[in-house]
Amino acid sequence: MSFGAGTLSVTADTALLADGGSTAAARLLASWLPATSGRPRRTDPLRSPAPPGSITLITDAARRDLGDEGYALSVTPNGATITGAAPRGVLWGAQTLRQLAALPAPPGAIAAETDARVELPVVDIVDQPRFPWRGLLLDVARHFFPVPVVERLIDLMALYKYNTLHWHLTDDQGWRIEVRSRPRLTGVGARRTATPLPHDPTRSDGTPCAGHYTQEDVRRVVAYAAERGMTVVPEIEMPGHSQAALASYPELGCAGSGYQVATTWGVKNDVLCAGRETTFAFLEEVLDEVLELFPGTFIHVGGDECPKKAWRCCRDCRQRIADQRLADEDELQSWFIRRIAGWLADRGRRLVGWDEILEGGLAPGATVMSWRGSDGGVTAATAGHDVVMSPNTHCYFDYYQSQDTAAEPPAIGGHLPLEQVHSYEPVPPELAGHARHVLGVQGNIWTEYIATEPHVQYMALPRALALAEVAWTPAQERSLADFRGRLDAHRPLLDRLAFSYRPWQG
Ligand code: TNX
Repeated sequence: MSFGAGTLSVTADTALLADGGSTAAARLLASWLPATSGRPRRTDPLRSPAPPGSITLITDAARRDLGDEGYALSVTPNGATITGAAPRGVLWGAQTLRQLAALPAPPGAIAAETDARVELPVVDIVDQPRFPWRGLLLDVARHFFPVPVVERLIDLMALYKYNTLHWHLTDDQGWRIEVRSRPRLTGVGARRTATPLPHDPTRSDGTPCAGHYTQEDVRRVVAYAAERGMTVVPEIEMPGHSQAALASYPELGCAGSGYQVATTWGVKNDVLCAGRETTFAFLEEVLDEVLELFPGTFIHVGGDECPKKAWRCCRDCRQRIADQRLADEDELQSWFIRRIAGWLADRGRRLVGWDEILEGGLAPGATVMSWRGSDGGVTAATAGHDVVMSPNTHCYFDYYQSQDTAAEPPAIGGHLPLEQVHSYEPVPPELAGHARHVLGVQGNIWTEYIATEPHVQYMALPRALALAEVAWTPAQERSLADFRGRLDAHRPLLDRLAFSYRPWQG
């Protein structure tokens, strides 16, 4: 990146021109820069030269040097051009322009997305991401968040060039996605009778908590994300964290009855029975519908925190272990995940699961999301598997941002300050030879203690900006001092877009 002298004025006379591959980016840009007359025009940049002062968006497959998601952005006093090799690159370039539009204005000029005139600094940028998986997880099971909340999070993520929303849709405390062949999942499983009090989790608030997404809602969110260059990865938890499913269809559990949607947090002993075929018939019916709704390659199946207690006392599970010649319950879990991985692979999809899926042997082709530190990711990548790094040491946005916890809204515990997120290196030295298996990084917003949209954003900000830099910037160019120096420029942008954040010094 190099800045030059002067600015480009964007006003109602500024033409916004886009070729066929760039129309989505141009529409978004027009909505962020109301100073322009608003309606982007189609152009063939090779035939008709842009009038002076225009902003031109070009998708040029010949620019292989930019990679799948890279872009070149050039602003001169006579116009701006964004070029990507693919539409996604143009979208990220447009987001950078959106950030530039909110930089503190040069003297005498007004810089604001809503103002009649925006001054863009003269600059040349060639940019592409370090990692292809730049994610945030939103847990909508512990607390439910309606579609507009999810869309605004997607908008925030896109602004910082995240490309993956990991949507944690099912857990012990709630099933949040409509499955037409299994109506009780939302009829029963989407409602719990009470929630633990944030200040005293041993007591309950005594009020019901309910909510789910219809399939229409899901399609809307997936489309909203796609328009912004983002993929939504659904998570359907199995075999643990499934109490809401068991409450809906008790025959899925080893005991066969007596289940309720959980009203406390933590790891539950009631899990899906691995012995009976009804479990797999159920999962295939659910996943059939999930695959229809989510066109992306990856399907997350959880796999974390599955106690084996119920399996040990279950005749069907013991029979399965004998029939499959498995050594123990760990291998039974591995067999379970392997079976689902195969089913997904037959349909052209890839399974991703939490690092517990390593226990008892990793399914062929499975991608591991490393959360209990980085060891699981290191083991899996060394064995030739793809991994996403999301260690609780650096990526858990449900942890406190400060040690002065009394001054913070309630959090699950831990301490993860901004600097620690920024310091994260996703490719530890022992993975030097396997770096290509590290798909990227992800921050996780678990919501046991988060019930409102401002609180979600507060936990994400500003930490998500630090993680965005980890995900995007080459390791040797990342500097905390430099990041700190640039962070303040984002305050007006976050304010204008009305995002909540934890105030930072500077
Ligand atoms: C562990 S991370 C969990 C979640 C909790 C989280 C709270 C993971 C795979 N499992 O179920 O919400 O800790 O930090």
